[in-house]
Amino acid sequence: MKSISSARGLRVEIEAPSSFSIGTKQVLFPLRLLRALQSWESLLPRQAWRHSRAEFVILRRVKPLFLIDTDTASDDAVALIMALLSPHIRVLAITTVAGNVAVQQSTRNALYTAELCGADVPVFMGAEKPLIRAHESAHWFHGRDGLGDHGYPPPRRAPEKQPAAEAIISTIESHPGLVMVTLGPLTNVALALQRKPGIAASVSRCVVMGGAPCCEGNVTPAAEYNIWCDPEAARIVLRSGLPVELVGWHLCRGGAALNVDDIDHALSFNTALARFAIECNSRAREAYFEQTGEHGISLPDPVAMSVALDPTIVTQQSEHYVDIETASELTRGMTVVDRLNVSANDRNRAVWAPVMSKGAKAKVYWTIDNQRWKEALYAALR
Ligand SMILES: [Ca+2]
Repeated sequence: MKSISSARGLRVEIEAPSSFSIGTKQVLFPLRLLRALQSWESLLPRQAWRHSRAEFVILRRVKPLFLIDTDTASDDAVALIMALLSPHIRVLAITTVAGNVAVQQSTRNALYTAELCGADVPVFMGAEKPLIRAHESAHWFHGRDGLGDHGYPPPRRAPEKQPAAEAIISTIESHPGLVMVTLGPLTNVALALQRKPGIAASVSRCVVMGGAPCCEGNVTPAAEYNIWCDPEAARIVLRSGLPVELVGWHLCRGGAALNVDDIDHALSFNTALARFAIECNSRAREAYFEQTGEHGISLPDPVAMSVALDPTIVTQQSEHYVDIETASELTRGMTVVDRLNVSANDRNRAVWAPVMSKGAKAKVYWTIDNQRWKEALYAALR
């Protein structure tokens, strides 16, 4: 592994030890290169990456660096496994937040999951409650310990001393161009942005599991849990200029949920990680049926992670301004997507001005290839 630094201080990691030459653009505009790599990859057929052209081989070896913010419960744990075991990325840090469970429990769960993966990634504990609201957990969905109450042992490691929001700032500042993946309420990210708004420009992608764009929510008719839990934080993130990619709850239901055959397939790998992934979601499996009437295991965070690892899993997307409802009791935490792009017209301009002036359009994902996301999951559990 070799790090190279650009004139702007950006560092990218190249697996090749030396002897590469792809011109001056990589050195001068590495962030642009990373984004170009993602878009080229989405346009090219898989075989193209096996092409013998030296520059393609070198580009393929650029290893994106991930920072993961998580309220670690049962589906977060599976998403962490996918990231920590991926040979294509490196996880720089995990930050934990109150959400599905209290932040102390989500930190223990993140540390335990990292241990299962043999990973020594630093884990930083973050916010104990949303920015201005009381914390409301999701024990009923994930179990009291967030992992289905199977009595997993405490982790051997402790979290780092630095608070999560500070760790987010320092990690982004020392690794501009990294990919951020958020799997819980956005409190830590909002706190980091409030202290250092400039970090938004140094993130190449911000993949957010959250929201119910133009459809029903899972915690209220209007809202998905991560956004509903701390809507003020979500609004700050969507108005920050971060390059948000929204993986909504609608992508994680129906055919995206693991059905009985999928669960049997995963268990047939007969690995400790596959057994853990299914077992720790035992309560979530029951709760998903109570909630939706649908059988199976819905895994929103792993779906989001599969898209973070490989954006070509997305089959339909479009870019829009998105804002979050924070005032209404009825629609608290609703992800309001300007799907018809009317925010700039006379009727809407005044209300949408803060989003249009401070925020960037978010990529809203509408459909994914369910089989490919499941293959990404299986690859981690085998
Ligand atoms: Ca989560």
